[in-house]
Amino acid sequence: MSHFRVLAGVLRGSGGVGRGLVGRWCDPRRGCSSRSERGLPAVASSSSYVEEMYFAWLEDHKNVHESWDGFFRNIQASSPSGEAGESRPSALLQGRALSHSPDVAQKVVEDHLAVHSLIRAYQIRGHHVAQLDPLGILDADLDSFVPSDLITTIDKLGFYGLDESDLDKSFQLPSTSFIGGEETTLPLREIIRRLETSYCGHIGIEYMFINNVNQSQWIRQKFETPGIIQFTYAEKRTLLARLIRSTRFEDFLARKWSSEKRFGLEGCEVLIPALKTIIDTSSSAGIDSVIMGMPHRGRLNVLANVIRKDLDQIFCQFDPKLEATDEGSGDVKYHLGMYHERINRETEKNIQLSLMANPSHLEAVDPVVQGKTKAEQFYRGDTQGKKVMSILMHGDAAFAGQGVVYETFHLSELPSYSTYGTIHVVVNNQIGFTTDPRVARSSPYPTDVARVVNAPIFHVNADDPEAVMYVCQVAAEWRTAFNKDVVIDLVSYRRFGHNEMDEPMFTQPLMYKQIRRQEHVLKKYSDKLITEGVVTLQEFEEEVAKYDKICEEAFTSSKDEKILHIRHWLDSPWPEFFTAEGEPKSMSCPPTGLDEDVLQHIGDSASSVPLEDFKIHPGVSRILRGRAQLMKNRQMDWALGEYMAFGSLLKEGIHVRLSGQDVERGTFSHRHHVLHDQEVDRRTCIPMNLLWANQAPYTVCNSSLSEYGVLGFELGFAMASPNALILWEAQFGDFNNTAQCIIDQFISSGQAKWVRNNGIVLLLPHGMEGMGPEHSSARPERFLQMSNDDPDHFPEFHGDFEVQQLHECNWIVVNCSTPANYCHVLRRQILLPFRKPLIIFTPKSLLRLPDARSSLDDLAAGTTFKRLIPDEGAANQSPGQVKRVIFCTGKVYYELARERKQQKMERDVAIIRLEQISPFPFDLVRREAEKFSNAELLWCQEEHKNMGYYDYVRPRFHTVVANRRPIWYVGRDPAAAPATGNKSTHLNELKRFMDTAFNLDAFQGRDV
Ligand SMILES: Cc1ncc(C[n+]2csc(CCOP(=O)(O)OP(=O)(O)O)c2C)c(N)n1
Ligand SMILES: [Mg+2]
Repeated sequence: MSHFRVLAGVLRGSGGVGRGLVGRWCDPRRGCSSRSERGLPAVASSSSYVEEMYFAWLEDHKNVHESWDGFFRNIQASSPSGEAGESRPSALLQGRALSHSPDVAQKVVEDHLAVHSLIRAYQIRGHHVAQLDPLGILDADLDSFVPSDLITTIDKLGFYGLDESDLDKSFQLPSTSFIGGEETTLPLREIIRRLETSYCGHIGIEYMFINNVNQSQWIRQKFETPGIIQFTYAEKRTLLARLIRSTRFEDFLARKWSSEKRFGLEGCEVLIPALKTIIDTSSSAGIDSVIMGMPHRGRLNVLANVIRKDLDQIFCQFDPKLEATDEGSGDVKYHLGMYHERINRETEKNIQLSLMANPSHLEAVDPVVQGKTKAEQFYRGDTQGKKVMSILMHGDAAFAGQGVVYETFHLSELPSYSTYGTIHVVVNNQIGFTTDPRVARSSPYPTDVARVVNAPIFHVNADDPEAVMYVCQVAAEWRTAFNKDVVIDLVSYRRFGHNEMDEPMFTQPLMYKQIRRQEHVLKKYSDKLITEGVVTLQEFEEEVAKYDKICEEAFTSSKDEKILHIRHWLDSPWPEFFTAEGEPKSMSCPPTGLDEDVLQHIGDSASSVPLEDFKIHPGVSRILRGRAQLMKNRQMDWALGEYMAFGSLLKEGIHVRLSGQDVERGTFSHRHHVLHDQEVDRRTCIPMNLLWANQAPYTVCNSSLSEYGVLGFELGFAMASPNALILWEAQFGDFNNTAQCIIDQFISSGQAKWVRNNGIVLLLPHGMEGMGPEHSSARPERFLQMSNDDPDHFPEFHGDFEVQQLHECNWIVVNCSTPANYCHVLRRQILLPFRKPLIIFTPKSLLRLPDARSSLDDLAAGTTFKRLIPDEGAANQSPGQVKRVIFCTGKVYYELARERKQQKMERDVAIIRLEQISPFPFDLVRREAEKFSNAELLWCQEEHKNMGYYDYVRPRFHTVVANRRPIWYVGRDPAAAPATGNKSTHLNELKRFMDTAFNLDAFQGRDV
């Protein structure tokens, strides 16, 4: 660090700046100059030509091209003093100088090349020596090594074949640098000084990995142009006022609740003015909605001073006696979200700000924010992100360590997932809980992950508020100009422990000794502005007192609050969907069936190509012909059932979005929602979008190969509007576990924690089909284990029980056995007066099984989703004679039905399908159990005993029959892996449990 200061003194010793010719930024001559790219004249081969140029140059330096100007200046500088003033060319060019011209020219070329390399070295590596750490003890890049090509001491000039005598020589500047400002040549001493200023001060920029020349030039211009970082008095005063708020807010909380966890911002107070600068700059560029996600650190401060949540509402959260009125279990204060609409004081424009609620799981909220942002952009027709944008905040350790950060970056440029540039702000306090960065990451910076998408990275010393404001401004302008991600790395420190109760000296003693000595940024900045005469001490103190008073008054009024409303912390309100009190407008659901003409129209579209002259693959033709044939027979398979659901919802103005890996075709090649012209590259057609005049749009998009990131994204998308069916499909159901955090922390518990509804649908292919352990189970047991319906409580039936029960559950888990029921449940999802996540275990082999087709009649007007499908044969007609009732769900039904037929046991054994597993259809199961009062009750599943549904259904069956009848288990034995990898073992297992299912003596004499 200090090496620079020393050198700067030496370098600044002498030398003026070369005289300018023309402005450099848009000089047309640069583009068509005959000089080489390296900025050198095509060295004279003809002395008369050189003479001619030389005379012209002597007359006026502007008479020649800038490259010649540099050339002659250098010759002059390297000639003995007597000849330097020689006006005759012969003396200079034909005399000693010219006699040495090959050597001299060679030297000039080499020196220019060297200087250009030097400039490039600073552009690439200057950030490594920038003074980023406010504490002055750490290296932000975890490396104290100073790159050998940066000129930190005079002797390092030798690296380039230069020495001290070259410092005052002028050099032509390359077109890839803006350090000259209006100048095209500069003495080397000045070049180095300016490079130091641009690249090695309190800002360290990383951008040279960006492949786009315009973008790199844009950044250079923003950081290299001399004197570009300037603020007016008014801007400085605003910055100071914001710093006062940020600092005094934390001080106030610390004073009032000294033993409460709040994850204070102390050491990075500049985050608040930083965010406000980003928002101001974006607002003036036309942005009117900003969606933010952030971790714990400084969250209350952001709510108070950026979103402007009422302070008394925040202070209420610290009152342990206040109880929440709303349903749900709530969340800790530093996880809650917020939505606020207000006027931006700097731009006088309206702006909506929302901070998304999030779990402790660091970075999990990133894709969710992106999804919500994309949805808002989509519904507003903001196709380039000019109105709606996202800001993501990160901790240094989490940003480097959490894989979902990488997954989120990889969504940033995909057409159906791009939010057209996110501004990332890292609160880089150079520690993660108790862990030093050098053992927390392998990359030099915590931000290196952003390099994969060519996002520029601005590291900045957080104790220099003006430098921070500048990079924030540039970051916002970057987004406006290029609609790409950008990262601001606020290199700071954490004044206290991880939270206010923690002792940091246990693990970081030296760092914390330094931190104790560290002057507060507010003190440093206010002193600076007082010295500069921007504010007086009195003005500063008045501003502090003013904010303290605001806090005190809010504190007093917070004591009047009697109850807490979690609803006030909602980040995505749907005002028109609910009543003013936030309740559903009804507690019923209309039938989900469809008129015949709608079914026919959708069926026709699903079976044809709507565009002329569009050649599809013969295999797809066959599939479409098959659909047409089914429609003729008034039948549908799975793909048609899905078509009916999507197509009818689109007609009703509901946007449908289906996202996931290979969903356009469908993993099992059954869907084909995007047709590809076999003769014209990239010509595609989505018939679903051409179904009806004035229909809602249909989005079907193959995603990146991510589950955590993409499911998070779709969950966020589903937050934006209740009038959309948002579906995420796993390639195979198994893969949902790499998105477990989204499932656990958001989907199953989101409403309980944050009182917000979400209607996301998960399609999880599931079924034991001999495909091995990893392509078989979507892990139903896990979803069911997280369902909140009470296994031991028989609910009271009143009103519309089905809807009432759905309203109270945390999510819905279904395993449909027919296409019609699949269609119904998708439609019910939208026709319900509230939104709940829906988990659907979807079939694989049933997609094509003839027995698993539905009649169009099953979807006729007036029909509804069947939570339970009773036995449909002889057993149901004479229930008194039935000896055994097999309850099951999903695909195994067809195996059971086939076996029963083969064994001719249709009168002895009833088979009942549970289509909605959770919430458990207590009412319908009781009806069936009572209907077959003499029969044995069995639960049959193809999954292993410790998996599947058994553990969930067993206690609920017992509740239904009041523990008076046993419910026997038939299925695979307990196991560690979800399925065998051996086909014949698979078939043997199946045969074994089928035999048991139809062996009426199997449970005779057995104890319960
Ligand atoms: C996914 C996840 N793993 C672990 C934790 C526990 N945890 C909470 S804060 C923290 C350290 C975070 O460090 P950093 O990201 O640098 O943020 P800082 O607290 O320094 O602001 C850890 C490990 C967590 N919240 N989430
Ligand atoms: Mg940290």
